[in-house]
Amino acid sequence: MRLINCGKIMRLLSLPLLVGFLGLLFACKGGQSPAEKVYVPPGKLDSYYAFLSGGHSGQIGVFGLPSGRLIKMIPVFAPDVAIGWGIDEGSKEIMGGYIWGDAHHPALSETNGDYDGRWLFINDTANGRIARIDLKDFVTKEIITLPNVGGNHASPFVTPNTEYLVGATRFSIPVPNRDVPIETYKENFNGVIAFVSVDKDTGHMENAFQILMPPFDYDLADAGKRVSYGWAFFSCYNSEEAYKDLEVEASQKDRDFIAAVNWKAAEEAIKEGKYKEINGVKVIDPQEVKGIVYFLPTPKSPHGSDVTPDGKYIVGGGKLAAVVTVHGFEKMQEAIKKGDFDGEVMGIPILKYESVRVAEVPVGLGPLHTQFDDQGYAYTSLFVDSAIAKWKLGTWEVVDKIPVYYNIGHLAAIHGDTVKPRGKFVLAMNKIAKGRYLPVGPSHPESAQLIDISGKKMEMLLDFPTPVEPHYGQIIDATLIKPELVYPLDQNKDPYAIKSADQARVERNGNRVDVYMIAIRSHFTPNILKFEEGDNVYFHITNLEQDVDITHGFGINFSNVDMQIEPGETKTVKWVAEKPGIYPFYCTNFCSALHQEMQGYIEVASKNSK
Ligand code: RUQ
Ligand code: CUA
Repeated sequence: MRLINCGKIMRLLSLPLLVGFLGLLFACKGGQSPAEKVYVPPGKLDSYYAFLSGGHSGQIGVFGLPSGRLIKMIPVFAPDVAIGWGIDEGSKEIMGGYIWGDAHHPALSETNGDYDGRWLFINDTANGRIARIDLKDFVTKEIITLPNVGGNHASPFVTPNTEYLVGATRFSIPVPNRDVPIETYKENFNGVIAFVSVDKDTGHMENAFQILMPPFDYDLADAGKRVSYGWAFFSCYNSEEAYKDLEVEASQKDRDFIAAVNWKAAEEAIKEGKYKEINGVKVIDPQEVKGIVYFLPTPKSPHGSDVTPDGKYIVGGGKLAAVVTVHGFEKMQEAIKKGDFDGEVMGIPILKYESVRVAEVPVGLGPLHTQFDDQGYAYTSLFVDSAIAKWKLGTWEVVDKIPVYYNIGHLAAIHGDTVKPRGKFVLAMNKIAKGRYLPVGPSHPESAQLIDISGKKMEMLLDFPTPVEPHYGQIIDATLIKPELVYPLDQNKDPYAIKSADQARVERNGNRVDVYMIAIRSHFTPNILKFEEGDNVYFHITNLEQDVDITHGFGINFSNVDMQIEPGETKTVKWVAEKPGIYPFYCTNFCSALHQEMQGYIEVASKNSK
């Protein structure tokens, strides 16, 4: 009796327990907390790389998402003394004599309109350049100057197969640049829209062609995709052509423009020789060559110019407006065919607003930039409102809004600039942090916020600070990037490489001295060096290691020389033996238990001692 009763009780108890347990399991799965959604346990890796520009630091930040962990700063336009960027001979040459740049808009290379994980490009607004970073080792490999482009802002935004990177003028200048009175701005200054070609195999960049434009301020761009393939769309403000008090004078008109460029037609014009060469670049003048550029009127000082993943619509974020303007690509084509124009500027037809506009979406104040998800929704950053608006493509209704802290500039969705956005998250890049982090003096960090967009309502997940100063970001699935972890020594083709310690040597030629040096745990060979006052010494250092993460450093006391040499790599740095004396040098990057012993001495003899 007793036994039977016990079993019965157990059975009666176990059913509700089981139901309860299952219920809990489902509740957990469906309703993960924000912390669970961003938590990456120790030893596990993030699912996405986020590349955020470093603005006037001239660098790029690499973050892991969803954790928000900063993994690396890639030096591009500015020196980085830790790795020797801008100090060793190779990187100095790439930097081309400048030590700063204003890095704004990272652009991942694309194949068939989707990120392919090969290269990362970024513009320099200050010195009119574009840099290419190889994602095989996250190192800047090349920087190209775009002649004729003053303040290269609307850049580098790739075309769907990375045929081209674009560039455009923010600060119009005389083209070619020369001394003319600033007061003759309207007559003598020009904007330029530039196309830079990219070699399919090597990534090498060349100035392909440019288009002369009126002296407006060209702001951002996006390439046409799918149906609009072959076109690119550049927002511009200051169609008033002001050069003095822009904050007043460049905000007079209700509408500025998005410039639609038919780059396939431009290619044809170049083939037919319809250009003139200015500063070594082929430049098309729209007054002479028709059918290359059209203006789409867009309210009010548009910033973002974003093409939807299907390529059918161009979304303009009029930063002084309360709506985003959506233009239809098909409507634009019809209007061009019908000649539905409202005048022209510098030979460029202005299409009638009503003929190209599809919708005005009342997103809120200060729309800047729009990204897309995989469910047919668009997300627009609102600088003035400090919010993100979610709206539906096709019905154009705003369905949700979330506050961000504070004054968002750009936002990035996962593969959000491609034909295949992945949804899941949107990252807000906010300009002002105003006390969201422990105070560190007057300058606050910029602030990123990760937002879950997988549900009906957006959900704020995470804040993290970002170094100066993200203007734009792109996020790629981590499985698409497979970096090399060591440089194979047998593939080291550096002319100054040596592959073993017995090749280490010092060669003198007049007052040029070449030191072929080996670094391997925990020793430099040679490590006792004697030079004469005034010698120009070139250290060629090969790191013989082939183990992951065994990087050596090379720093010389009382000098500006320091650099990192990665496993299998050779680097060259120049040091001038300026003053007689003793100069210790040492490994600056912790590499082994005897890292502290990895050192050497340089003796510089005075000229008169001979
Ligand atoms: S940009 S947010 Cu919008 Cu080049 Cu600065
Ligand atoms: Cu080599 Cu530390």
